[in-house]
Amino acid sequence: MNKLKEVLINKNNSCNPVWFMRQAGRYLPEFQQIRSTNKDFIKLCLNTELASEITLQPIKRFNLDAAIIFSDILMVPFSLGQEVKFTKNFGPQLSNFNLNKFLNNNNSNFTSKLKPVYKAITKTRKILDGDKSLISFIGSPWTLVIYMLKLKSNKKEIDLDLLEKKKEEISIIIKEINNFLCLHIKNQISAGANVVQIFDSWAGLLPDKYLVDFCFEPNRILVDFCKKNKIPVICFPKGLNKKYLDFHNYVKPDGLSIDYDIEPDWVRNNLDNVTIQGGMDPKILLLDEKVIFAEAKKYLTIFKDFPYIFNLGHGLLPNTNPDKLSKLINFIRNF
Ligand code: 1CP
Repeated sequence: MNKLKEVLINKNNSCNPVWFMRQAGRYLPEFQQIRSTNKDFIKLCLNTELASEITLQPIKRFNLDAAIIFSDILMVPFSLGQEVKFTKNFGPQLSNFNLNKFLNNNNSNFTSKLKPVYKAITKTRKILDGDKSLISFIGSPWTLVIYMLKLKSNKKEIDLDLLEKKKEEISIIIKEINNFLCLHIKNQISAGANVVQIFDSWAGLLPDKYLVDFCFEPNRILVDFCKKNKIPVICFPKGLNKKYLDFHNYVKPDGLSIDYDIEPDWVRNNLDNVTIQGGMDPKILLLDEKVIFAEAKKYLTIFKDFPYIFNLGHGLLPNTNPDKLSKLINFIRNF
């Protein structure tokens, strides 16, 4: 059994696995090289050979305990008929959402659009050492809806008037998209993935009154689906702070990825029966080595006797120096 499964399922606190969100891409020169000649990001995600190669780049460089398939959460809206473009410094741009078109999708058109991603998983699984996990992922319905309906008014806020105006449509989308997300999970497991992570990167932007319907309940359905399929699942409901506890009690995933706003001591004292992942602020990696090691030590000490996966409180930043990451990994391994 690999280390990630061991800590997520058997709650073994002695294996100390480490991997990083967004470990494949952006900050790596070997990724930049491939990206410079592959300008269309969606096409790159659908290039089985290159997607597999990029997935393995951080494993080759850092010998991490898990690989995460090189893809994107927005491959799902893309496969359901929305155009998705990634423009430098602008983030993703999606074409206008059309509910009728969306409701006209079926399982076979969805699966066939994502075939190259599934093939990349199978190819990568064959190359990857047996003791390493291959993580597949999805975006949560709420986080996807934010992009699909352009609900954000700026980088950190959503347009609350628009949310009110569209709440019925959002409910329909969330219910319907969850079926496709379950299918995407199932297809990724069949292709060879052995862990699932659900990214709810914008959970913290939801007003309290919608938290159960738009975040907890859809996440619970996805987690139950993973459990039924006997695959360990990690949830990342970023920004929930103390409501992480309510999320955990409602959703009950095998693992909870924590962000950098939440106090790790509070997590250690208040959450039980769950594996904790991450926490350290990715911005720390831009600072001096001494600061990096001190911060890593804080998390490793707090979660010493707890089932814990070392990771960050969000993805690696594009301006992270890979050599500093390498030193951090050595520090964790020798701790
Ligand atoms: O221009 C480029 O080179 C593209 C940059 C890039 C990369 C490398 C994007 C655009 N996506 C990815 C890959 C990616 N995305 C992975 C690969 C595997 C790995 O982790 O190494 C994963 C897991 C994601 C997940 C993802 N995409 C999330 C959830 C995690 C998070 O960071 O919160 C989200 C929100 C996205 C949307 C997305 N994709 C890309 C961008 C620029 C964004 C927008 C982020 C935002 O709105 O702030």
